[in-house]
Amino acid sequence: KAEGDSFGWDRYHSYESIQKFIDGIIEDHKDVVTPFIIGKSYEGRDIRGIKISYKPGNRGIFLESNIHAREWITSATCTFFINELLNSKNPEIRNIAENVDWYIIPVFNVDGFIHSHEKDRMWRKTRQPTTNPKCPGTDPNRNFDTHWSSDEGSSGNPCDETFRGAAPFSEPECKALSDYVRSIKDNIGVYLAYHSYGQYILSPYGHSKTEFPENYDDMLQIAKASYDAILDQGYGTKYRYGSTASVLYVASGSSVDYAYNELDIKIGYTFEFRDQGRYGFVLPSINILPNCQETVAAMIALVKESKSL
Ligand code: ING
Ligand code: ZN
Repeated sequence: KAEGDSFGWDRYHSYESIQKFIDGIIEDHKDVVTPFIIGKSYEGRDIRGIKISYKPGNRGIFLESNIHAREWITSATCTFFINELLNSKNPEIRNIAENVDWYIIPVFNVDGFIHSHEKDRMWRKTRQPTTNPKCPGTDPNRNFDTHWSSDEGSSGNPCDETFRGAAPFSEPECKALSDYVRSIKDNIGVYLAYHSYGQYILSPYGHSKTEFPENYDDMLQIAKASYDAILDQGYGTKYRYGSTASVLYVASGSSVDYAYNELDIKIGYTFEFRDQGRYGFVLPSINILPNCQETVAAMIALVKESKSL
């Protein structure tokens, strides 16, 4: 495990260190890994991803992580998952690695992530200025063009953590993600977003507590399989699953709802990783490996249970 050995999941890494890990992955697995760039962040950084494909004809899963800057456990877990897909010898992992095309963006909100490392550990949003000079940043997970202006599910105040932005796709990051996923959507069966914290597996919708997708039961069944797999890891980590609005809170303009409603990707989940609030976003690094193990188990179960792949 060349890249993994020097990188390691015993601590959180800087943006630069994660970039080097991804460079190593690309270099060492040229036959199956194709890098891509969806566009640039507000501050001008490339938003990078990798496609992992072992053979032609596979259906795809799209995975974004760290759309929220302070949720460091998401990119830590995402890089672990990438390493497993490419280097694990476990037959169950080989199966999901080789029979699915994986499109993965380990750090989506790059400007915010760096700000959270260097200036403000609790930063959540993007870094583009707003109409209020004291309150920069938009919540990228409220900026997608689906039920965008819904009042309860986001805020019109730039100083709020859930500020929806001046317009749908005001954030270049979100526009780039939308354009990229649209360009590959016919190959994508499942859209996943990694967040923290709270231990939830959330499916659409976020915009309403009383409306449910027509295939909600299918999404519940897959979520339950992942829930069971996480519990089976033996750490006693209990997730809850269901629609975002019904089990967590009303939230509109999210990426997963956008993929479901506007891109016709009819299986979608937001994973909210450890913990349940004791440490919250500042999850001690001792949790990284257990969280990674639980997530790999959840991903195996999810692929097994997703008939649309
Ligand atoms: N939670 C998510 C948030 O953006 C969520 C919850 C999931 C909202 C899916 C909308 C859709 O608020 C965190 N912790 O960011
Ligand atoms: Zn989040």
